[in-house]
Amino acid sequence: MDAAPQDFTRVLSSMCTVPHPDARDAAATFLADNPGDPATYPAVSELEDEVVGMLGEITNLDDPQGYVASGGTEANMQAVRAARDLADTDSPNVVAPESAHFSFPKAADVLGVELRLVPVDDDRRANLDAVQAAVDSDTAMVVGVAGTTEFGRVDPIPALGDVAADADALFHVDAAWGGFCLPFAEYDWDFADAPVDTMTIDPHKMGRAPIPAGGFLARDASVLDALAVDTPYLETTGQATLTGTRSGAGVAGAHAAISALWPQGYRENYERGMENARWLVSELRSRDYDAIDPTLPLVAFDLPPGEFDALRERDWRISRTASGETRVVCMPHVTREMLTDFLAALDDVRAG
Ligand code: 0PR
Repeated sequence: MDAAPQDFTRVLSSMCTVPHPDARDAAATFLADNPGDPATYPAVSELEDEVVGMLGEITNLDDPQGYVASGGTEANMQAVRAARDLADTDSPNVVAPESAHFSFPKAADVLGVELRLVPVDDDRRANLDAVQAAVDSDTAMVVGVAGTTEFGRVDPIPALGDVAADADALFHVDAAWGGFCLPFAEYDWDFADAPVDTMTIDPHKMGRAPIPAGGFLARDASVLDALAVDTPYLETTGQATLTGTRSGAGVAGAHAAISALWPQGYRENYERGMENARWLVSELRSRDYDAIDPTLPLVAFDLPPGEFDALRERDWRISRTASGETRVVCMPHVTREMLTDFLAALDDVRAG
């Protein structure tokens, strides 16, 4: 094989990053272990329980329920599935801001649930009035996003939770990308003081775990019970995950990454990412580009299509939002030197 893995020195669009070295080693060690069969592979299963405990610590949830999923898509889908099955209606709907990740339309399609996407406000956060207006007695779940895919915005989580509680619906927070930043950012909520029922928080994004390592957390065991099916011929008698065979590499890698980085390493990643994001915004503005103030380490700015294409041709991996802004995600591998090189390339493209 002469294919080489992606070189990260020009990757600015990804929500994945270079795994922590300990995570890489742990992943290789547990490559053949299947956490989907805890009775046969008890060691990796124990690691998974510990990862769930660690994710509970990060999100401030005592006695967390959950598991290491294949990614945010599976975790969001499972949240919708549990809500659908726990809701007392034959025609359940899910209310989410239009900024929600495209895993929600996938989940709604697979699960036969109506998805009501509602507008966001001027700052691209869920509009509470619009959410309130969309909720009715068939609403099984309300979704809040803590770190949107396109703009890194954090919805008004406690207030959305209150809307969900009033409607007797479950409240799910998608912190797939933002989850490892939130403990250090200025938000006055977590599992302990907001009415959050389920959460997605992915170690394979900001957590520096290898792929596949998503995180699905639930406050209440009834959510996992709703997801569990009987597994008659395995020694363990039920399985709540969506996938069957799963990667021990993801579980062990997540365990090693979180053990190495929580909390100080994640704090440093967050602070460095924010400093880089703010610096990039000021550099872009000094060149007369419109750039949006970052709330988490993600920069979105207006770049003419010709310049975007020219940078892509120079191997810069950048992507665009649906409304056309160019995104730079300040992941742990994105250094000030990389951003300096990127701006030099941009200046060069502008000079023609
Ligand atoms: N929720 C949010 C808020 C997300 O941003 C994402 C993925 C998901 C859920 C789904 O997670 P999985 O992709 O793990 O199932 N956000 C990125 C996106 O769709 C994922 C991504 C990651 C894209 C790395 C590109 C890439 O190189 O843009």
